[in-house]
Amino acid sequence: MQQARKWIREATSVSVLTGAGISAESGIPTFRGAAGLWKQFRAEQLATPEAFAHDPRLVWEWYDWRRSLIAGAQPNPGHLALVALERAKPRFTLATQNVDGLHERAGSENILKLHGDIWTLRCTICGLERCDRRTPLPELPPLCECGGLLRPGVVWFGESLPNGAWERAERAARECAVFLVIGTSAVVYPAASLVPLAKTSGAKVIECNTEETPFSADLHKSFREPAAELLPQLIA
Ligand code: BV8
Ligand code: ZN
Repeated sequence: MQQARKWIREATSVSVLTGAGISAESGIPTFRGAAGLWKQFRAEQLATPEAFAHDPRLVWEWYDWRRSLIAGAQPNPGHLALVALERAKPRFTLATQNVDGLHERAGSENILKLHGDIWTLRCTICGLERCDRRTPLPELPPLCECGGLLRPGVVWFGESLPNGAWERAERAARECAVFLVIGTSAVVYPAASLVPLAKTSGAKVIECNTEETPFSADLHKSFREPAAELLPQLIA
């Protein structure tokens, strides 16, 4: 712990990659955890353009359920520790795979939303995008003024990541002195590729995960602890 705290203290540039695990202690189920995310479905079956084309109402029931869960959740000490870290560092980038918006609500500023935002709705016809925080949504699936079907403003499997966000996340992973990877199973690409990229670029890579991940053995430090407990100790 002391060595990791020293690396973080001495670093002038820090980059972070977070996954569903950092929101677990806010009461939001992870994708691949024991609880699983929803009924008998897996994210890979629902978070796809094909699933949405086949049954937009089912996919929207899943997202509406998640939106209601998230609306009742609060950022936890893990999210807040990253806000303190951002304020203490000259260069700081937070790339998140989460779509729950909890980093924003915690006060993080330089956030790269690699997989979009559950509060954004985008029209499949005219492309109009808007933020709609109503839970539950009045009608499922929601429709645009133009009559088109609205979709969640998230990145589904098989869809490319938002250009700007991905390029900036890659550059941050290459340039940072310390790379924190928190609460991600590191199986979804290209987000997971930021971890080896940071390591081969010379950063000290520190992981926080309650379980082992494919990268744990290769990292400078891998803490087997919950983020809401570890991050405040690491960053204080
Ligand atoms: C792309 C947004 C190409 C929506 C998500 C084979 C077939 C088909 C595709 C592929 C394939 N092989 C690779 C691919 C590509 C695919 C992919 O990686 N698939 C995986 C499953 C193999 N990737 C894509 O399709 C990506 N796009 O490649 O496009 C392309 C390229 C150019 C041009 C056109 C196209 C898009 C991927 C994004 C998909 N969208 N979500 C939504 O949220 O609804 S992915 C989804 O998984 C979430 O974003 C989630 O964040 C992400 C990763 O999961 P995690 O965040 O890691 O969460 P998970 O539950 O898995 O793990 C939680 C971890 O926390 C665990 O390790 C647990 O131990 C830990 N934990 C739990 N509690 C705590 C904790 N840690 C600390 N403290 C705690 N308290
Ligand atoms: Zn429209």
